[in-house]
Amino acid sequence: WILQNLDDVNARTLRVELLVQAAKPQQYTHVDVLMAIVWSEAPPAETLPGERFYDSTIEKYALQDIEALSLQQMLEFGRSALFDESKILKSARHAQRELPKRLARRLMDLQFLPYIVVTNPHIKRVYDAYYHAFNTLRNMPQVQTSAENDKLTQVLQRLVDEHAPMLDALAAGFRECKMKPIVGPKLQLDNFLDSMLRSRISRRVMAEQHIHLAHKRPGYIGIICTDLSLPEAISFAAQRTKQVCTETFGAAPEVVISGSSAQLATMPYIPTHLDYMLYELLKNAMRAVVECHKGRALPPLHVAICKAQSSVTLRIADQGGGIPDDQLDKVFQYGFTTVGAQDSTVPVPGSVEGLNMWSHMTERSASPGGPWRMGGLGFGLPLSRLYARYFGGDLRLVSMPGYGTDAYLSIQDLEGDWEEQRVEPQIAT
Ligand code: ADP
Ligand code: K
Ligand code: MG
Repeated sequence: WILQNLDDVNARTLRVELLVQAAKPQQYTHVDVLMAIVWSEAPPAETLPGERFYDSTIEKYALQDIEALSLQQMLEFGRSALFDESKILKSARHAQRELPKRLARRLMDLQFLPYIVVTNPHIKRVYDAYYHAFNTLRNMPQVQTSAENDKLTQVLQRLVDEHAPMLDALAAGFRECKMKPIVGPKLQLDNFLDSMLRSRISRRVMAEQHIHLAHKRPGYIGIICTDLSLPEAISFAAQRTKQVCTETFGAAPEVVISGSSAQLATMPYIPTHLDYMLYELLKNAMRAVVECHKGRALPPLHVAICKAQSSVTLRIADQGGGIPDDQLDKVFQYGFTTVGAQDSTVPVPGSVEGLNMWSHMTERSASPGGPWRMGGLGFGLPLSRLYARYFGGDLRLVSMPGYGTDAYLSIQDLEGDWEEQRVEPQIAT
């Protein structure tokens, strides 16, 4: 009866799924099926994407070629803009041209998602925000004067601010969809999230680089710090992580920084990107150490810095017990986490308490409290690797199960010997 009456075309994905599952009833209880139907309840018509869903303008923009900029090109361009005001207007037009195309591509990606994902309220919010930004930017006249540039800069800043909570929204929507019975576990969203988040990095870099190009801060070209000190960046991130770790678990391991050329290790990079990666890796390492050595002395983390010809490698080594072999290929999946797996005081993701905890976190759209401050979203590793790869670097983990983990973060040094070994940065979409 339920299957026959579930004839809303909007629920067709689920309907097909249910029909398939109904063919092997022994695998699912009636409760599963009922739960699935409750989850699939179509939202009221006015909240649906409606005609915009098939907006041909989006398609037109999405199909245009995009012009990607490497960190090196951004540096060169930014340096030349220091002496040539017209370059700032050129940068404005570049941002104006590129951002709508990238937003259109992501809007199309969102449209191609299974209906069950597209109609999730969090994902819907992301779609609406992107659609709004797309229209705002594409309808602005092409910047020709510095007054027009000021206007564009204001709009860009507003969009950057408004879109800040979209990462949380995406993660929350993604998790809600994954938790749905029957269909949830089958959703393959890693590739989607990769391109969604890579594009997000790229748009933010583009917008913020343009906003800051005119500011001319000493030591910076736009948002790129020209001589970013790695030992300082590590100490800063370590201080912050230790504080959060102590507040969460009551203790935190020390961080020892070493490396032959450590004091000399400076390079041009975007500080917020490096800080994100260091913070996520240090949180993972500290959490592992604390959980592995409960009630005993905590062995320190060792961070080694090595500067080679054209790259810098950081190794964060912990004695946190390592990662079991069967989990090593899962840790880079979005949403995979072991937070709450052993500790019964932490709500397990997927449980009712876990769900409440989650919605509480995303509503505030700030750093979650309690044990969640040290992890639990399962986004730290995949997103850090995305940041690293964005400018041609990489992130790898080597684990010694039972002992500890080494995280290798490599970053391309743009001022290094590029003639020797030139590696093209990954194209930013
Ligand atoms: P989260 O920290 O939110 O769980 P991450 O993507 O940062 O998400 O990490 C995913 C999982 O990988 C962690 O839950 C943990 O099980 C494992 N992991 C990551 N780093 C380490 C480490 N240094 N030692 C042991 N396990 C780790
Ligand atoms: K993960
Ligand atoms: Mg983590």
